[in-house]
Amino acid sequence: MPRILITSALPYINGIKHLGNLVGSMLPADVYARFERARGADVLFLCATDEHGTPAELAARAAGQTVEHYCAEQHEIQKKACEEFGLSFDHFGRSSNPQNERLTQHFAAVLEKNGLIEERVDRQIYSIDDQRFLPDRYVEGTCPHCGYEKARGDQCDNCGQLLDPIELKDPYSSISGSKNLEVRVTKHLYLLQSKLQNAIADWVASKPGWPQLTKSIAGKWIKEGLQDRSITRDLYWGVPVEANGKPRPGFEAKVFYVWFDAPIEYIACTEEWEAAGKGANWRSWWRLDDGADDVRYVQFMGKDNVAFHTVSFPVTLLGSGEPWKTVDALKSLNWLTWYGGKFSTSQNRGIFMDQALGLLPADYWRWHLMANAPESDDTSFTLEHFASVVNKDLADVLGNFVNRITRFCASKFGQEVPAAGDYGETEEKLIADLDAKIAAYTAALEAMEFRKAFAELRGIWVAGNEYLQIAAPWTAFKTDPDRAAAGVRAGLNLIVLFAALSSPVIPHTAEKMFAIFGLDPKEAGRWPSSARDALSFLKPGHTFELPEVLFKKIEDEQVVEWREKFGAE
Ligand code: B3M
Ligand code: ZN
Repeated sequence: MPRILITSALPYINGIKHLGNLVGSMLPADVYARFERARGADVLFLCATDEHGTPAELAARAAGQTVEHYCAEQHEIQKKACEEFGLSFDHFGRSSNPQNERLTQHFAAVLEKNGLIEERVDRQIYSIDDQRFLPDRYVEGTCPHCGYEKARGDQCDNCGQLLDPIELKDPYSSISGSKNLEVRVTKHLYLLQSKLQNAIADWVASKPGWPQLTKSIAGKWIKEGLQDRSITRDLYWGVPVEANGKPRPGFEAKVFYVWFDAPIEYIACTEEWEAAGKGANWRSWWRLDDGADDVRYVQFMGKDNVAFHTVSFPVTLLGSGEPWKTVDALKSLNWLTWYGGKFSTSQNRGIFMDQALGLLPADYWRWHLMANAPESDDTSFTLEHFASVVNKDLADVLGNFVNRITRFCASKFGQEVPAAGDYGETEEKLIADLDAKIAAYTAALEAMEFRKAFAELRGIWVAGNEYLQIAAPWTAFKTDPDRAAAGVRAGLNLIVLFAALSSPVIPHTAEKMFAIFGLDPKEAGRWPSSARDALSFLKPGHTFELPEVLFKKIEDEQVVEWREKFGAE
């Protein structure tokens, strides 16, 4: 049984994620995990909240809560939304857990022992009124590149440039607004990434199978040359800079930088998973000296995270000199935009995960997002497109198929699979057609080409409808009831086949489809290998229930109402 470790980029703790974040990493990771499980792989699928850094401290302050309280509460909120979206994590951890603290300190210690960490004196902005240093987002000002007046210390939201806070013009504290700032010197730990330039270049070169987007981003960073980077910050909330329980002199008020500890949480989360009693031997997933050499490790993330996963985190792992598992396949996605612009909580633009579930069940969103995943380019989400995709693909093609054949069977043959009649030429054609389409669909999922995969799946549903059109049991019934019975039997079996094939992307609906026949999704949901076997899966006499309507159409008035409510323009 192949062992596959799957991680999604860890969502920041500060607030519930929007549909763009969802399709950028967690949802495609879930689809892939469900697909591999259905194929019989031993899958470990992990995610966690990314809880450290200035975003968490600032959001807690804005909410008037302690950061510990804020993170605990937000973690539960995100966890619940993920569950309701059907994200099937084996564990949803927290980067603020003790396992991550220990491991982060461990990596810092071994990297230092290997000569890859040194103390350097840095020039940093200090706020006299706030009596503290202002790292990253704690300082705002005018972008030196584009003139945008509310650029954050770590990055300009307008032009996207990464910034050092001391580059900002007219800086002010984002805590107090104070402009009473000065540059002071202070010590920080630097990770000497430049020393691993060749090791990382060789490692990346050993991954020819990476998708184009991933390769080009990694290639760009390597070509520009790896820069040494500061891995500590003047913050309260984070992994303390200490070793063996003793604070490092001069670093008492500092913590590790959030991007240093966050990827380490992938490993710590596996420890958490074991500690929570959900599995055993976490090391066998991560340590090459403990059985991880047969693990395939697949990561999912938005494109802005690729550099951290192809350069920074590998520097931590390879630089440790210890036998840690590194990523094998890295799927990165572009942006999903909201009507061509940014999703934004503060400007009330776009739909966030909790709001989406208040409008419609998860599978409507899951289907649309995955069938239109931003793979080759940024993609714009519009409610108009969403409604038309849902109405066509889910209601007209899939939902209608299930409804029509079950109702026809019930009215003519009763609520059980009819026994009469044999499959003939029409069914042979269907089988050949389905076999080719299932192979293409499976290959696309394997390659994590989701748009292509779900175009194939839609084609499979369409083939079922076309078959019913040709077999036309409703007409045949009048002259040749046996022929009609065979057509109905094929149609009912197609529901089970469709459920199995659709379960990675619309798992809740697949369960409803299995439930029509009282089937256990675990057994009936195994990945189908032959359409011929699938068409005789249900034995004559197998009883069934009439399903409720699987998908309701989205009405024009709803689109109008939602446009208004979620700031479409
Ligand atoms: N939290 C950034 C993001 O959500 C960051 C990912 C961490 S992955 C280790 O886009
Ligand atoms: Zn700018």
